[in-house]
Amino acid sequence: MNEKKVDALIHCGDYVAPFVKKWFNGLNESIKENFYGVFGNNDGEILYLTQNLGQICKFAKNGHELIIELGGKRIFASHMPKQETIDALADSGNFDIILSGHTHNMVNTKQNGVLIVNPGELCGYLTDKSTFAIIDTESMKAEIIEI
Ligand SMILES: [Mn+2]
Repeated sequence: MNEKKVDALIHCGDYVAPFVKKWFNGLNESIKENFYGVFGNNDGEILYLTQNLGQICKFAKNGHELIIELGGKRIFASHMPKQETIDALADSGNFDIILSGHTHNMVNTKQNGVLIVNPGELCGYLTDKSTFAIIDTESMKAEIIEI
């Protein structure tokens, strides 16, 4: 992410343990200042995630649904929305980008002109592929990067 000079980072949940903060410590300060996240179903340690990772990550106010504008685009991020929820949000006209996680499966598609992305899994536990996505808010295209 440092090499790619991203402007912001959104984590779609399931950090799992507060000590994963160490993986984010090396991010450029400018990225850390724009680091947002939601909790996932495996984030049981909310207190210490908030105290530890929360030093650099701004969690969604309700923990689960991040609504934010970046690069002039309205973004919704949640860990495990149902497909029908994603469809409804895409049809609503209220968002330009919809992000989710949980499935560990990559999604990079457009629906009604709305960019819908699931970056896969950074940990590579289930697919042996460690991936994240970079979204260009000008071209409105996402690139899945394997590390
Ligand atoms: Mn999950």
